[in-house]
Amino acid sequence: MELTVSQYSLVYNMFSFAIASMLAAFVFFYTAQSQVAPKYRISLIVSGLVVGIAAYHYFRILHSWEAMYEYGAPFNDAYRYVDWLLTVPLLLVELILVLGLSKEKNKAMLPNLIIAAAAMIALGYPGEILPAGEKTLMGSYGLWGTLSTIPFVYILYVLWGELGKAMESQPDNVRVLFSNIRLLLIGTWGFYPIVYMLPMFGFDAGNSFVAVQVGYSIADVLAKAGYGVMIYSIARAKSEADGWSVGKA
Ligand SMILES: *C/C=C(C)/C=C/C=C(C)/C=C/C1=C(C)CCCC1(C)C
Repeated sequence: MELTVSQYSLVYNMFSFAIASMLAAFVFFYTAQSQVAPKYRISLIVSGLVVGIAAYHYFRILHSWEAMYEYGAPFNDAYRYVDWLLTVPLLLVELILVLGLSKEKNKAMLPNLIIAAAAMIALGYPGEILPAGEKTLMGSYGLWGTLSTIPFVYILYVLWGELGKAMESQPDNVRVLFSNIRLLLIGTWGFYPIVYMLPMFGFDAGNSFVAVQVGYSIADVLAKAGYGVMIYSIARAKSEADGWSVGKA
């Protein structure tokens, strides 16, 4: 695969932007903890873990990108998939914790969601690493993509239902935030399978590779840093609704 200098730089700059966003979000989530009631702090800690893990992997991804261009080493997609394997379950934990459901409810939902998330990512990987020429709908590429979509739909279905139920009992301002995070989650997570499919649309190998890397990077910044900021807003609004305010212990 041949890349032009501008294709190379575009991807390079996207990776660099992702690192900067993840690091900034990391600092924010840790320093913002004092702004929410103690019981919601764990959600911010988990948000911080997610962007910290992602920042590390984007360093590795950027390095792999340089090595690919300079020495012809193969680009390592595993960094991205290992990152998802760790961060996607944590994103689900963040959300479930901030919903403030009962312990029994959490116990009943979380293990299934985490297993589904792991299955979704593990099933997507063999398709992702196929050579450009083999990325066709009717081959194993389409098959892995389809299999991975089954747990994906399950996750969205469960979250949609639970978020909807949790929304009903919330004060108005919190309800708006819940409805926004639901849209952000579906919008950003739904972006990944679309990016995955890009190589099928007949772009040449270089263009589709660049599009996939840029697409995943944008989605990651929104789904991890942007989403964490929304979790923070919910935690803050719920703290206030519980009668807690900054300055009170
Ligand atoms: C921070 C990373 C996140 C939120 C990653 C989410 C990834 C997905 C929702 C991936 C889904 C996929 C499919 C539904 C089918 C094709 C293969 C995947 C893995 C791209």
